[in-house]
This record gives sequence, C-alpha cells and structure tokens, in this order.
Amino acid sequence: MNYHKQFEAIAKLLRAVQSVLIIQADNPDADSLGSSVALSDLCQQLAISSQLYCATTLSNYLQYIDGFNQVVDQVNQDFDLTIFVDVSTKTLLAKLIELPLLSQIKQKPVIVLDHHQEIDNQIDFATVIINDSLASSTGEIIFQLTKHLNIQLTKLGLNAILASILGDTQSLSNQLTKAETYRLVADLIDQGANRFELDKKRKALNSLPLDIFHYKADLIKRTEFYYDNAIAVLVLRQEDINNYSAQYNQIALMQNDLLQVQNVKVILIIKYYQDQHLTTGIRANYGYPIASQLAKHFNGGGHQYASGINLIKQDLNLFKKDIIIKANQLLNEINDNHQTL
Ligand SMILES: [Mn+2]
Repeated sequence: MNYHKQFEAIAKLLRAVQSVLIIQADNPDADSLGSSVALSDLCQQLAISSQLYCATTLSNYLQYIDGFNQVVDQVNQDFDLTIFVDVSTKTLLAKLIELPLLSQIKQKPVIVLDHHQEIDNQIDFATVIINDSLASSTGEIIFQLTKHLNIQLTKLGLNAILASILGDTQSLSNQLTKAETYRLVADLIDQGANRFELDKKRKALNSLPLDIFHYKADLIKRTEFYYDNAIAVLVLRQEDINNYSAQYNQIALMQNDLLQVQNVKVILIIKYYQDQHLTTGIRANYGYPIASQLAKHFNGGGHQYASGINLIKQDLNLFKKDIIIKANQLLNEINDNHQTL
C-alpha cells in the first residue's frame, strides 16, 4: 500500500500542532506500545510535545520496551491532535468511549494508524486513516512515516519500532513477515536499533518464576479439546486473574505449546471475570486463518491468526458452547474449500 497521500495529510497536521495525544487500545501488545513510543520520539524530533495514554494498565511483560513508563491512564495536558495506534475499532476502546475525554478528542483532528483486517464499529471521527492489513505491524507504518518526513529517530524510537515488528511477526516468523519486513529491520539496525539488547531484556523479563512453571502444569491439565482436538479451550477465572495475570500473561504462557499439540487448529483462551465480563484470546495455526472472522462474530476483531473478543454480561457456558460451534463451522468451511480445489 502506498501511503503517500495520507502521509502528506499527516505532515500537514503535524506542522500545525504543538501537543499530541497518542492513544493505545485496551489490552495493548508490543506493537501498540512500540508504536506509541516511536511516535512520541518522532514528535520530539519535531519539537511537538506528546502524551502517551492507555485506558487500561499495561501488562508487565511489556516492560522490556523502553518508554513503558511514559504511558499513563490520565490525560493532564491540553492537546491539539490525537493519534490512535494499532486500533481502528471503537470496540477495543471500551473504557475510553465512556469518558468525557472522548468529546475533547472529537473536537480536534484525529489520525488512525493500524493494520487490522476485519473492522466493525470503526472509529468514525478520524481525519486521516491508514489501515493496511499487509503491513507487518503499526510500527512498520510509523517507520515509513519517519522516512517520508525525513526524520531520524533516536535509539529509543528505533528499538520501539523493532519491538513492534518483532512482536506482531513473532520474531519475524509468522505469515505477516514479508521480504520488505526484513529490509525494514535491516534499516532499523543500520540506524542504531539493537535486536540483541532488546531480546536479552525480553527474555530476562519472560523467565518463568517457579510458581508460574507449576501453574502452567495446572493450566495444561485444565485445557479442554474439542472436535478431534482441532479446538483447544482454556477458561481462566477471577482467581487466575487475581493471582497470576499481573505476574505473567496466560496467553503468552500457553499459546505456543497449545498450538504445537497435534491436530490443534485454533485455541481459545477465555478470561471470565466475577462481574460476568469476558475476554477471549484467539490464536490459529497456519492454514486456518479464521481468527478475525471468529472474533467478528462475537463483536471482536483482529488478524487472521490472532484476534480478541471483549464482552460484558455473558453466561460462560452459553458463550463457550457458541464459540466452539462457530469455530468448528469456520474450520469446516476451510476444509470444504480445500476439497473443491
Ligand atoms: Mn499490531
């Protein structure tokens, strides 16, 4: 996708502002955080001040990205422009939508930078939107923007973009990784990004405390398998969230192992809260790109192989039954298509 027109529009907006608000979706990942840190660095090079905002608390596993501490859940200063990163749907901004802050945002120009596929409930008040599902990450789009604007990021911003790309491509290994992605990573390293340092910090942070290692054994035993093991389902309750979520993200803890189980095509990790609110992390194996469609069916969103759902007031057993049936139906449609080819 050629972003020339949108980049020109963004350049024009940036020339006219002094202060920018950068917003991440609820439950942000490495791309979301890396993108906002990189944008903040970009703003600094243009002598524009920036505030990094996220309505929900960042997970501790993201601390390896420098700039983690810049993100706050309160907006204290005035701003002239808002940039949403790694999100184009209002569904993933559930908290923000209920705040008075939203009406302030709508009074000023808004930029959306994203790469998600299925978009329902789109942010409908943006001045400029880039949403390119072929981009490996939102960080990649921001790196292209810095090139277009002829801006040299500092090491902080370069490493943040590298973290974005590595996060969404699972270290340059999944289907989002194109030849162009490697070229961009090479450019980042040429300019001063340091993959070794970044990985070292990430691995140190991800090292498993012994109690988490034991907890993982418990989660493995609790995982249920359906339809000849094609669908793996893990339900987490409030006590799992209270006792372990802050210490270690359960999806990160389980997803690779679950996707490695023979015949597993899709995994569903459901977090069911005491107030009946639930989230579901969906991951699919290569060849079964149903994640975004499945999430969309339940008002969620995401990518072909990774997506999420966030719903209030649900009956857990009904939801679980519905999502397993729907996942199986989508998997069968893929098998049918294979057979007719
Ligand atoms: Mn992303």
